[in-house]
Amino acid sequence: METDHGTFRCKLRGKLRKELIYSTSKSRARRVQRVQPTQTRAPVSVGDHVHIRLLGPDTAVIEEILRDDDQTWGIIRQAPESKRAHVLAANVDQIVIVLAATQPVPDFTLLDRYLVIAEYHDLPTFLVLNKIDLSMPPQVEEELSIYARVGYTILRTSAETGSGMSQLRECLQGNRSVFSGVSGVGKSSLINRLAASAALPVGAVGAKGEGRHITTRSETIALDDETHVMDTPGLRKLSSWSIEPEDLPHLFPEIRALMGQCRFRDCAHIDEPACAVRSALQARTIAERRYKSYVLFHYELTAQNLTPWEQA
Ligand SMILES: Nc1nc2c(ncn2[C@@H]2O[C@H](COP(=O)(O)OP(=O)(O)O)[C@@H](O)[C@H]2O)c(=O)[nH]1
Ligand SMILES: [Mg+2]
Ligand SMILES: [Zn+2]
Repeated sequence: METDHGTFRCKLRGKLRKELIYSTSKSRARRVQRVQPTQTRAPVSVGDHVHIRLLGPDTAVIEEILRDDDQTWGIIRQAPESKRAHVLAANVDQIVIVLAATQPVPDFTLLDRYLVIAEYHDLPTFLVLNKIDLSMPPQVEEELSIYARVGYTILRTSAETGSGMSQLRECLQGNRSVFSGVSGVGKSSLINRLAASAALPVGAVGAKGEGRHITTRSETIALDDETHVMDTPGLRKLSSWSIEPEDLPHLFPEIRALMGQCRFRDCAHIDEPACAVRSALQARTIAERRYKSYVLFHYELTAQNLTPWEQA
């Protein structure tokens, strides 16, 4: 742990480990801020403020975690098998989703997953299209315009040439930002360019143009006193977040905008009559690809809620 008085190796006070154990499995919260994070596998995370007590010249014990649960304070995921929450990053202000123009070519269904997770955390989110020094497949530009229309800001950068870095730096200023995106898109390279002292390991691009997965732990890097970026390992699939199917329409801004306009109050926007979402789809004000992601995630989340005998 880094402090104003040097770096200490810290242990967690035994009591804290127990205090932080509650259960999330039956949680039906609509927003993560209200999920009681419980059975927390990593009770302290990058970005947390803590009180420590010094034990020796370079060792200390974490006495208390200073966390205000009323604030947007973190990115939580559930460990897939164990139903235990894992705090990925605390005190987050915004999420930066990084894509590569190519190598790897963007997977837009996966981008929709990331966006749903970001919306679920109710955090401002913007997209960074990196590697613009490489030639981009033409359909990528077309797909990106969908996201601009939905309202997401898209920055274009090259960690290689430095193009777009000052706009990126501006968006980060004064915030604590989490960088997410699949391995190989250039998250660590961007952060290295933003903070010369960061020196994060950068993955070699494999034969298929895929970067090797290098970042396995979250790390916070200070760009100045009030600006921090966190490089995290990739976000997981939706089923590892306690998102309910009823939450899903609220997590697509263009679908959220139509809430209350369907004939049925509990419309799932799948095959109900007089559905405002499907009308918008026909009128092409909602992009078909985004709607397909909605339907896919809807079925993923409903399947997950079936009891074992219903699943058979
Ligand atoms: N041409 C090009 N290559 C880049 C750019 N940014 C990163 N790379 C390369 O892409 C690979 C993966 O980068 P890395 O930062 O490790 O990606 P991460 O897995 O998202 O952290 C490395 O070989 C980088 O040198 C860029 O803007 N242009
Ligand atoms: Mg990395
Ligand atoms: Zn509907």
